[in-house]
Amino acid sequence: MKECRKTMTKLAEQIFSGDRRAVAKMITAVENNPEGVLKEMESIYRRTGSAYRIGVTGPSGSGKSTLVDSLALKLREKGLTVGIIAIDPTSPFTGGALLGDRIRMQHIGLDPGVFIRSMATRGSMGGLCAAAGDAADILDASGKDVVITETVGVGQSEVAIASVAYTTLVVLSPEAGDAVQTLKAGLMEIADIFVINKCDRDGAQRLSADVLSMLELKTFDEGTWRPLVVETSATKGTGIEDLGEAIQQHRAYLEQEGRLHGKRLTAAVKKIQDLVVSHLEREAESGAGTDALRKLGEKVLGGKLTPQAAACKVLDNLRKRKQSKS
Ligand SMILES: Nc1nc2c(ncn2[C@@H]2O[C@H](COP(=O)(O)OP(=O)(O)OP(=O)(O)O)[C@@H](O)[C@H]2O)c(=O)[nH]1
Ligand SMILES: [Mg+2]
Repeated sequence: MKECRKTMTKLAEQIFSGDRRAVAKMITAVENNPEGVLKEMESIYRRTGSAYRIGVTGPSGSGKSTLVDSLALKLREKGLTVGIIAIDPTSPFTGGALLGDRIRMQHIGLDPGVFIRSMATRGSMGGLCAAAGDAADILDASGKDVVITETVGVGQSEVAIASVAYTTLVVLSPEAGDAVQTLKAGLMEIADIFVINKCDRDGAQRLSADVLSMLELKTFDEGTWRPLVVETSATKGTGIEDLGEAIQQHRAYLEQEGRLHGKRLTAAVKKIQDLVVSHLEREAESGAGTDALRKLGEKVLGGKLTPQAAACKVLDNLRKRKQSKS
């Protein structure tokens, strides 16, 4: 155990010096056994805070990965290093996400200034969000200037991404169905920048106009950010410079009046929540936890307990167990 600790501490040192293999190893560790590397993640967390964090979300197939590829290329031209995490909650075991994103992100795959990692869910969404957040911290601590996290907008994941990103891009494309419906599904609220991708295709102008008119209908208080709309073609590389400028504008906005601090505070709170949730999920999924939950479930069905009281009981037991351990 002591030996293992030592190796891990060395690993953290290697991460701080930007060692790619160490970064990859640590990300695998947070995916497979987050409980086992809590101490290491503490020291890694202390070294975070210098990377700018960008979230990219939107419907499946709208061109997020291709866009991230072009954006990363642009950032590299400016001399910035980039870490990329692609979360794919829809493909649990196939490894399809990994292969697909490797191929799509081919421009940057061989550049040592870029680190790309795909993560697919093994179990819970909470666990995946926590692991993805840890991966972003690891990339930040390894010295990457910008960390980009991509996730498909299919549920909670895009909201989670927005709470840890400083700037959130919502990527839409003309064929991705009714924009209005997509936006109603929760993407409207989280976008700092709308990217109308595939502007080389028919319908992109119309989509742009739809998004702009939806924004017109919304009222924005004085001093709040009005989302920008940028048209791109990720495959042709057009509009990427404008996107870079839009991100820069949003960053400048955040850097005024302590707004970036606010974003980072939200991210810290989210991190605490993720850690708690993934801990509880692990407890609940373990054999003993499931048995205990079943017993409580029976009591709820038998009218002896309400679900609310059962949940309090579970939390109480965890607290007691924690106290007896320390
Ligand atoms: N014509 C055109 N095709 C594009 C553009 N951007 C991406 N594509 C194509 O759209 C398809 C999907 O692109 P991806 O980048 O994989 O999209 P994604 O949003 O990451 O997809 P998921 O991760 O599966 O949700 C690919 O075949 C891309 O080549 C674009 O600007 N124009
Ligand atoms: Mg993708």
